[in-house]
Parts: sequence; structure tokens; C-alpha cells
Amino acid sequence: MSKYPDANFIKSANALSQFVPDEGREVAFAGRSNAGKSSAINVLVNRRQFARTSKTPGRTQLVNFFKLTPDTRIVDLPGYGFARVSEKMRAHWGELLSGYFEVSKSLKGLILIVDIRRRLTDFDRQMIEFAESVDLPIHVLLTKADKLKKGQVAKAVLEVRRELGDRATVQAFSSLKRAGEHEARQVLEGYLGIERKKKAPDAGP
Ligand SMILES: Nc1nc2c(ncn2[C@@H]2O[C@H](COP(=O)(O)OP(=O)(O)O)[C@@H](O)[C@H]2O)c(=O)[nH]1
Ligand SMILES: [Mg+2]
Repeated sequence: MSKYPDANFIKSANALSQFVPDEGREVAFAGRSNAGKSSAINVLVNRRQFARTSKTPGRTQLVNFFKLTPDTRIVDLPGYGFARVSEKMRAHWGELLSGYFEVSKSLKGLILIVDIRRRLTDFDRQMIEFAESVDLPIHVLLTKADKLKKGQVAKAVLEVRRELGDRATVQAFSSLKRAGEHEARQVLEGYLGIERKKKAPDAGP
């Protein structure tokens, strides 16, 4: 069962003029390509094929908007990777993303997806700078934690926390094992202002 019955793909955009109207609240997801961003979005939305994993030709280079609840959205930002991107493309994305961070009023937070084995890359540092320049809160998911031993996971989390200090919150995550799911969803819903009904303490089973 989806936690978000209204969740749905809205549209892809390649220019600010194509973005959805700047209303409600949205959280941007960014990550170097292949870091595990689509998988993480699928886990958090609790739908298997929601944000298609890996190769959806074309779409990976676009900004994809998803409705989460009637007035909240997830914005899936393109991540460059080892797919070679021309200088011109890079400049286009740099302008598009910095423009978006500057003008958006609905943008409430950045969730940055990082492969726990690679730590932070220049791409990640650039995204962190965009978000910081507009005082956006940042949460880092160190994903693919299932690929490391427990001690190595703890070490990676500590290292990234030490590097970022109070610039971002950091947690380990695994889409494969659904580890860290609850914490990540709490952050996402906190940014989006989604309130969950709490069960009354004496409500019984
Ligand atoms: N072991 C493991 N593999 C993962 C995890 N998340 C993603 N992957 C794999 O990493 C590859 C890239 O994932 P994808 O979500 O498409 O990355 P994206 O390019 O950032 O959207 C795919 O082969 C996924 O199955 C994870 O938590 N654990
Ligand atoms: Mg993807």
C-alpha cells in the first residue's frame, strides 16, 4: 500500500519556464547519477516503479516532478555521471539549477543521495552550495549501506558528518534493505509539512 495514495508523476522539464507552478511545498532530490536516487525515492514513496531506476532514456537529464500529496511535490533533479556530459550541457544545468534554487518559493529542502562507498563528490559539494546559498535545509542519505559492514557504515557516517558539521544532517540508508527508511521519511515529511495522524496511546490494537 502506498503511503501516499495521490502520488503521481506530473511532468518533466528542461527549462524554468516548464516547471510546475510555484505553489505548495516541494523537496528536491539530487545525486550523482547511479548513486541510487530513483531507488531511494521509490522506497520513500513506497512504490516499486515510481521514479524508475536507472535508464529511462531522456528523462534522466530532465527535472522530473512528482506529486506526493495534493499540495506537496518531489522534484527529481538530474545528476551528471560517467555518462559524459558536454561543457555546454553542464553550463545549462548549472544555470537551470541555480536559477531554480534562487526563484523557487515552494522549495523547502534538499535531500542529497550519496553512494556511501564514494563519500561526497564535487557534484554533491556543488549541490550543497546551491542549497546553502538560499538557506535551504539539507539532508544527506548515504545510500547502498548494505554494501558495507556495520563498522564501515558508522565510520562513513561519522566522516561525512565531520566534513559537513551543522551544514547538513546525515544518515545511512539502503534501498535494498529499506534501512533508514523511517528516519528519511520523517525528514522528508518535516520539510514538506506533512503531518501524520498519531495513534492515541490507549487506542488499542
Ligand atoms: N545494493 C544496493 N544497490 C542499490 C541501492 N540503491 C540503488 N542501487 C542500485 O544502484 C543502481 C543505480 O540505482 P538508481 O536508483 O537507478 O540510481 P540513480 O541513477 O541515482 O537514480 C541500480 O542498479 C540499483 O539497483 C542500495 O541501497 N543497495
Ligand atoms: Mg535515476
